[in-house]
Parts: sequence; structure tokens; C-alpha cells
Amino acid sequence: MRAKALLLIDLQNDFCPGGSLAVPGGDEVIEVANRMQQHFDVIVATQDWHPADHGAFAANHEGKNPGEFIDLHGLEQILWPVHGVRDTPGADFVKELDTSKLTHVIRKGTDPQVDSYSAFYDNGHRKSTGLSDFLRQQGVHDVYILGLATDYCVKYSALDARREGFSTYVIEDGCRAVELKAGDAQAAIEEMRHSGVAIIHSGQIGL
Ligand code: VGL
Ligand code: ZN
Repeated sequence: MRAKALLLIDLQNDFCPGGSLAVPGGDEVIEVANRMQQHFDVIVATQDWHPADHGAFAANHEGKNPGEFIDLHGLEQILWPVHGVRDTPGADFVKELDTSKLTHVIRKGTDPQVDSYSAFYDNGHRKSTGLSDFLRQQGVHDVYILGLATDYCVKYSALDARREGFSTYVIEDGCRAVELKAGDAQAAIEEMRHSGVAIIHSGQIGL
């Protein structure tokens, strides 16, 4: 069978209003995530799961502030506020998210030396999370993605899903962007579209 998977990206307290890396309107996508689940065979959720000493945190580099760039073991790294620290409330799934039907949870960003926006690979594309193999084992050909944030973890997950050969769909109204710069969300959408990712609306699912 040609199974369909739903990827729920980083629906965690720290990325919602009140969190340490709050994405504007981030909480508004939870309702979409819950509503979409009934249409899928396989549902995978990711969690940003950083150790407190992660190299992507500005606080771990003396004199550096969030938004500045550094070289982190050979990769350009934008520095973030401390967020998604493993085993803290900020890293928990938002409590309104229905987690009862999750097939699988992927925890990423666990290596302090490299960031990991994508659900599939670290930012250096060196280490796999095992998600591609898992999806193939489940007979998945079509991957639908929503969550936080459009311009980081959603984008890199969608680009990798496409690169791994999955038919890839991003449910745009189920995503919100960090938008460090105005226009980042739209640029991310265009980049995904150019790479062969279909940008769709939740209303098109299950018709
Ligand atoms: C994310 C920045 C840092 C995301 C995670 O979930 O999009 N963005 N870590
Ligand atoms: Zn992170």
C-alpha cells in the first residue's frame, strides 16, 4: 500500500507564545495538527531535544547574542536563545496537542556540536535520524508536513523529504515562521516550492 505520513514538527512549549523561542502564532497550529491526524496512516512528531551546553545557544558563547552568527565546528550557525532543552517543560509537547495517535517520536539536536533543523539529518547532513528508513519500512511514499517553524525546521525537513524521494506536501496554514527578517517565511515557501515541494492548505486534505 501507498501509505501517507504526517510529520508534526517541533510542537513544543518553547516555540509557542510564552516560550523562550516563541514563534508568533505558534499555538494556532495545534488545532490544525489535531484535525489532520485522522487522515493519516503514520504520524511522526519531532522534538527539538538539545543538551543545555548546545553550541547553538548564544548563552554558551561569551559575549554573543541571539541572532549573531558563528562558525560551529565548520558550519555557519545562527545563535538562538536557550530553547528545547531536553527533559525541561519548554521541550514538552504543547499540552493541547493530541499525542495519543503518534506512531513515532524523533528527538533531534541532541549533539551539542551540530544543530539539526531537519527531522531527517543534522545540519551537516552527516548523521541520519533514521526517519527515512522508518517511513520506507511503513510503506510511506507521501509525506505531509506542518509545524514550527516554516523558515527553519519545517523548511529543512521538507527539503530533505523531497531529496529522499518522498512526494512532499507542506500544509501552509499549519505552519508559522520565526521571521527574524521580514519576508523569511515567504522566501522559505518559495524555496520549498522550487525544490518540488507542494504547498497546500489543510482544507485540501481528505477531500
Ligand atoms: C527551530 C530554531 C532553532 C525550529 C529549532 O523548530 O524551527 N528553529 N531550533
Ligand atoms: Zn533548536
